Amino acid sequence: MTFETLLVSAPAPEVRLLTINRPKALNALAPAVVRELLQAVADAAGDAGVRALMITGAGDKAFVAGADIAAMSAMSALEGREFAVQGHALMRTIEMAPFPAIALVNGYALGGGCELALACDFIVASEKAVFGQPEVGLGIVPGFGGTQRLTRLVGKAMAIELCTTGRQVKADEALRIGLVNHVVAPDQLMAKGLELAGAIAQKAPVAVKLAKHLVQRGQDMDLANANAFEADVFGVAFATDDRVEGTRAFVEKRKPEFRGR
Ligand code: DAK
Repeated sequence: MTFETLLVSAPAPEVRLLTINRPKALNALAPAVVRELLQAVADAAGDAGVRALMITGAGDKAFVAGADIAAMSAMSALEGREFAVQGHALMRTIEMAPFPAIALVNGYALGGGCELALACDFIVASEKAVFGQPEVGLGIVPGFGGTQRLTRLVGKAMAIELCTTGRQVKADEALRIGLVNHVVAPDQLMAKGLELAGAIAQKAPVAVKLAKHLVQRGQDMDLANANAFEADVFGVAFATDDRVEGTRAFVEKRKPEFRGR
């Protein structure tokens, strides 16, 4: 699969890397970028050989500096609607993908770029990362789920502050408020992503898929229903050959050989 605005690679076995490649425009999300990202994530989701996905931006300045403001200013209402539909589909496809998706934020993650990172399962940031929802300065509000996902991650008060002031948050603060899981030196970003993706890829494939699914689906349920859902899904995990192998390997003091069934 080849794209105009996206590089697709496999930096390690079972790990797929998507690099948004418009560094001159700080990787801004033009409609084509959103379309191509959606295709590439859907393609990875349909490939049983992919165990973890990483998304980053080309160049050393930006992850994604937002929706492409120039493209947006020229859109008709219908084109704007299509952009919204594609964007939401992209974020949802990442969340529902059968593997964890890691955003490797190497610089500016503003507006739609921050929302893209938030739609990933977790974020690893370089010390140069900057996050923000500056939409109110353009007369709009976050439109790819930022108000909702940011609130779930950092809480109501901080989400309202960030979405109403447009204030930019640097990596150290992002770590403190729980927006990102790790902050590393810029030249260590890929290595940290690969370390985490590699750890995921070594675990039982069905269990990893189910664990992500439980967290993603459960967070919109009340606790009693979410725990009942967990019990049912636990039963599914218990029925796998990998559960037999994993527990037996522990007892026999050896490394498990998971087969993904
Ligand atoms: N769009 C288009 N081009 C952009 C861009 C963007 N978001 N951000 C930067 N660029 C371009 C600049 O125009 C410049 O292009 P040239 O002039 O060289 O041709 C080039 O990238 C380098 O940028 P700067 O020269 O500005 O670089 P600086 O280091 O001086 O500044 C900056 C970096 C990130 C502080 C600055 O570029 C900046 O403020 N960028 C805009 C950030 C921003 O406001 N982003 C949020 C956009 S609003 C929707 C759903 C979601 C959305 C929209 C619709 N629907 C449901 C329909 C999302 C909206 C947003 O994301």
